[in-house]
Amino acid sequence: MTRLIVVSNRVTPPADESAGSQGGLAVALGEALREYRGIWFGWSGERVAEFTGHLNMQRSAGVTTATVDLEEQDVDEYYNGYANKTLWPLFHYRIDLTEYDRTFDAGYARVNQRFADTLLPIIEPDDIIWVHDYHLFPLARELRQRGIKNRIGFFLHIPWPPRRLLTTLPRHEELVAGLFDYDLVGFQTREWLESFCDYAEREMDATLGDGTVTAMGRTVSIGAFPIGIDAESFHKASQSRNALDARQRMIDSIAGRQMIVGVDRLDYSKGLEERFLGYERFLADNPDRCQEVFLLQIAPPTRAEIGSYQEIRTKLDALSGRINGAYAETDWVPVRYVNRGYPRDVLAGIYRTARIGLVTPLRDGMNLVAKEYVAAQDAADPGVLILSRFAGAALQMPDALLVNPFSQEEIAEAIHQGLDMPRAERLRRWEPLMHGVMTDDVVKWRGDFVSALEAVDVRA
Ligand code: GDG
Repeated sequence: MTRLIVVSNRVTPPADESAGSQGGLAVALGEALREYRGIWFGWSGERVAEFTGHLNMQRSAGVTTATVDLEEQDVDEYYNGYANKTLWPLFHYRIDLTEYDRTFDAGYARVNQRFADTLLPIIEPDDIIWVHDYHLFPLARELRQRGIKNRIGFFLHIPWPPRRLLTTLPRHEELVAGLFDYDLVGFQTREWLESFCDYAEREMDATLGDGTVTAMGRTVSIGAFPIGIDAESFHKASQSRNALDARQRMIDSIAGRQMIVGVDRLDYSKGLEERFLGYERFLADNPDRCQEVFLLQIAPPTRAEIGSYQEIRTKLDALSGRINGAYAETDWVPVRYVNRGYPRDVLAGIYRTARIGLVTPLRDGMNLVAKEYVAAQDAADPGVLILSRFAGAALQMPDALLVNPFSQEEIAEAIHQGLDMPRAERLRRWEPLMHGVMTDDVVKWRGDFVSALEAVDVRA
């Protein structure tokens, strides 16, 4: 029987359902792994003095996970270095923040080799392998060099940058060439897929076919597979006991005001600084109305060892302080800025209470928060989604209020429009959004990807 081996940088074993805090991706992959009797392989998140290649196999909630520990130097050069100081900013169009260092390159190559060496003994001839994200571009090449002939697919969760930006990366050719060792490469949207094709045609002399790209004598299938959320369960979570309690606590604390909510990892790609400035513009432009609202921004810190993340955190601390200092009254603060995470069902209850979901990344592969906000709404009285044009999700969600996240004016106007929007219009916009979120959910995403990988006409 075919098994599915999922490979990602970090492994987040599906927890018991009662824990209620796992993300949609963990849930979806967990289901796929159970269905295929599969294994989820990746870094444990632990650091050790010396890499041993020891595989820690565990079974939890019906899913087998296989994890390895990494050396401190691996984490510095591969994870904090090449993945998150080089590729993440570059692929989010931030060449100003992109750091390039040959030691990162070496660490990235080394960890991909270590992953391949460790994974090799557990691969059986009929297994299909699904590799996730920018940490692992070269993994298929490493596996092929070790004689692996299995079907291998790759899914990129983040944008594919414009050719002119990607060519600023030293040895970009080698990085992209590695993708041609996969059988299928999936992107979130057609936009990122077209950007990849542009690079392949212009920089590699590739030939485009019907859903394929051929270069260097190798053909890879490509496709757009927009990721969704586990919509049904998120909708249910928004009405759970914990969600209702969270909702009641919020209602008790807001004294009849309207809440605007933002939920993002504390990352410069999420446009938090621009969002705060847009909200400040709304306060400045609407002195008579500003006390009707407040912004709750939940932003759990991530990648805190990296300088650019420390800088954005310092900036946001200062900016939220400045806005509150300038506008707060004794009984009202305009910004509640919270640097911690909440369980998924509590989050769902908070989304449901917010009149506006403010989702304004400067660039985002997809953005699941936009979909979660929609799924959590009350069908009788839904809120308004304000969404960045530059999130992959915008292509699927034209009924949101789409804004340019770099424009303070557009954010301020959209907030105004959202607060005044009559219930009939809110319903008219929300219904098709909800239909899309429920239909194109995470189960469809993984089903489409795995079927496409199984259907690839593999090389002889
Ligand atoms: C990458 C791509 C793509 C956030 N705070 C809390 C919390 N979260 C959860 C959200 C959501 C997830 O984290 C964030 O997902 P996003 O899609 O918004 O963004 P990235 O983390 O950057 O994800 C992105 C995604 O991969 C999937 O392909 O959409 O474009 O960048 O689910 O709810 N969850 C909990 N508490 C929090 O405080 N429980």
